Amino acid sequence: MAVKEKILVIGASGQIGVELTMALRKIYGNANVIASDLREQNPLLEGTGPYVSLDVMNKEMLHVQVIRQNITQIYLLAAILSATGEKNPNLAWNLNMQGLLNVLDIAREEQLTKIYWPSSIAVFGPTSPKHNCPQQTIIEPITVYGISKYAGEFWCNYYHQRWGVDVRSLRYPGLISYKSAPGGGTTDYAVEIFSEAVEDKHYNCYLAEDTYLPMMYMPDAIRATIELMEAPAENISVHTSYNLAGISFSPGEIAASIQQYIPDFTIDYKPDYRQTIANSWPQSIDDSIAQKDWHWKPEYDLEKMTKDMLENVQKAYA
Ligand code: NAD
Ligand code: AKB
Repeated sequence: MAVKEKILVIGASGQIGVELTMALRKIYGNANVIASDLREQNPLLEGTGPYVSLDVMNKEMLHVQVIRQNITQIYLLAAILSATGEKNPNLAWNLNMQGLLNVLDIAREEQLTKIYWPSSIAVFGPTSPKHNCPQQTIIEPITVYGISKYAGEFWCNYYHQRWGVDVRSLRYPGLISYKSAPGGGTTDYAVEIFSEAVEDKHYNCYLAEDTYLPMMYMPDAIRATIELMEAPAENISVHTSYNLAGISFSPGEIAASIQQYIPDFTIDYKPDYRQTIANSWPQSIDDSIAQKDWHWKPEYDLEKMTKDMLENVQKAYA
């Protein structure tokens, strides 16, 4: 008999959590997807399904919730991102590592059917190839966030090899969305630029004009996550984390794309500490293994994303 899936999303109030929870609720039914977070529920999720207040660092409480709610799958999104992590490296390491280990341990003990945990392009460092960065290459991250993601990937692989835990992962590029604000990453400029363009027609960018980074529009990221999680287990050949590619652009290029719709939009460049982090990451990603294993294909290019972002941000400010 097929298992009736009951999903716990940890970090559901964050940039990805809100949209992923909504997408999962459409597939599995509102009552079968429990949103949880340390902070209060995001208003967009209110009234759409169950919510519990939960700290992923409290393993006992997490374990109680998993048993009490008959959870079969966990999507773990709680983390400290790259820019915030550099301000508080201990906090980033503790949350990003211990949170994952707590979830993996409970998954093993309770024999959960599947776990999702995202990694990031932040695993790569200055010695990794800049263009079409491959799945397997030199990986020497310089941020505590990148170190925690790389270590996390190998913990996922270890739990899979040793105990058969079906944990799946994507190395997301910088994600761009309008529903929930980003949470302290280096790529956040590519989200902020849209609201500043609509509100003030000006943006002070903390990265230099020609800083190319791998990015992705949220609808593509949500679809990639669901496609990976729905792929047959025998198709999954990467048990660390899959490279995933969407769009690569620079602040100069996204500004020009916005100027097609808002001709008097202006931008200034004042690089800060985040420039060093951005410089250490690849400019584009080779995701041919994801294409081969579970047929990944992004839908949004820069043009299509800019149009959709501006329409939705303009609606929000209307
Ligand atoms: P976010 O910061 O927007 O959301 C994280 C959520 O986790 C927040 O709502 C926060 O309150 C919650 N949280 C923090 N500590 C917690 C704890 N102890 N217990 C429970 N909840 C806690 O982050 P996001 O952008 O949604 O990222 C989600 C995941 O995706 C992270 O692992 C991140 O590294 C990864 N990722 C994100 C991006 C991106 O561009 N957004 C890119 C690559 C990878
Ligand atoms: C960040 O900038 O820290 C995130 C990421 C690429 O992981 N958006």
